[in-house]
Amino acid sequence: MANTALKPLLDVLNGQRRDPVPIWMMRQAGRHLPEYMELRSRAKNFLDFCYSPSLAAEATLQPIERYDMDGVILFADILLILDALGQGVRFEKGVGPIVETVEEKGRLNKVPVEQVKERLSPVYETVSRVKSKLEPGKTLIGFAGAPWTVALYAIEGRGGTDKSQARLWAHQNPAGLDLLLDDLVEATAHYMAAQVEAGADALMMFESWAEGLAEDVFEQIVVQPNRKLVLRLRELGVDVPIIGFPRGAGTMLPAYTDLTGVNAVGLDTAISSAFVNRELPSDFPVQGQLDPLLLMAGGEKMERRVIEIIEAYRGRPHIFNLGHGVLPTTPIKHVERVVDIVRNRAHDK
Ligand code: 1CP
Repeated sequence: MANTALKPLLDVLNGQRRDPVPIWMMRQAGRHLPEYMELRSRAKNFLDFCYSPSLAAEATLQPIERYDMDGVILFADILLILDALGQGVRFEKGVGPIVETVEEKGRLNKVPVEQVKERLSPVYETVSRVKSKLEPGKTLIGFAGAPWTVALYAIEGRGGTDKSQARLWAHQNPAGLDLLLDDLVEATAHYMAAQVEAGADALMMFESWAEGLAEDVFEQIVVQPNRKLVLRLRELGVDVPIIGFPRGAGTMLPAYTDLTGVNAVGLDTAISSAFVNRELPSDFPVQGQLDPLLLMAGGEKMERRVIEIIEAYRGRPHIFNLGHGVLPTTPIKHVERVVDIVRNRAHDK
């Protein structure tokens, strides 16, 4: 029965249904939490914070302490891999990430993969510290950026752009883009495998910028690299569930889940539950999909939508989550309310 499950969130990723559904939220650590702001002020900059296992482990665990979520996501960033690959990365206050751009040849091979893996060892130390403190019923999710989303920062050199420069590569420099994506697949596979060795129970690939791509481009730069990454992880002996999150995939979502080999998929805000239930196998686990802006707004509309989402996916393995990350000015009370509603559903019946 549900109550005796050791790790409800992990069970759902493995294809079981749970009632109440487990809950966590993308970007639940950091940004909107005052206790994170306090912790963050102790590090000299954001990269240092990510590479300080004691601080990063504490930030990872804060959402469990405050909200009793069913899982935590490792506190790190998708751009650490570029830093480890020798592309200079810095985070500027009020601007966001600034990344040294990659040449048109697309190679990211300045640093041998073994060394890339080694450079990221503070992250594995964070994972093992979190694991040793986490209650057994909670799931620890490791993560990385999916290849295209990380490539985009290496091409554009910063966040917050319209992404047209990177998308243009798909048309003008597909060979360079393929090499760039392949280098990212290889480095990311070793990075994620090391997170699992250190104790991650599941992995998530953030393909946050998969929106607006033509079908053939989506296949080339999202589906194939995600598929290669999953295959490479399996080759490296990783046997934990892998969640894909192709944000903005739209009608290409079924192709993504069919072809990449992911075990579960994160649903964004825009996809309709009728489409998901019609197009994805009924035992395929999904995670999502409350609008982060509705979470910020709160109130009855939010409460109704939470219940609607739970009802929509009652027939399949479902993890309650957002359609994208928690936004910095989200009121804590709204997050608490969502957790309450999700947890109390089972008691109401
Ligand atoms: O000083 C600070 O506190 C910087 C803010 C911040 C934080 C808290 C950044 C900069 N990254 C993070 C942590 C982070 N990033 C986590 C840790 C866990 C958590 O927050 O719960 C995770 C999972 C990420 C993943 C991430 N980073 C993504 C994928 C998820 C998503 O939201 O789509 C992306 C796209 C990034 C890039 C990034 N890092 C930081 C910023 C400001 C950005 C976005 C830049 C842009 O708009 O393109």
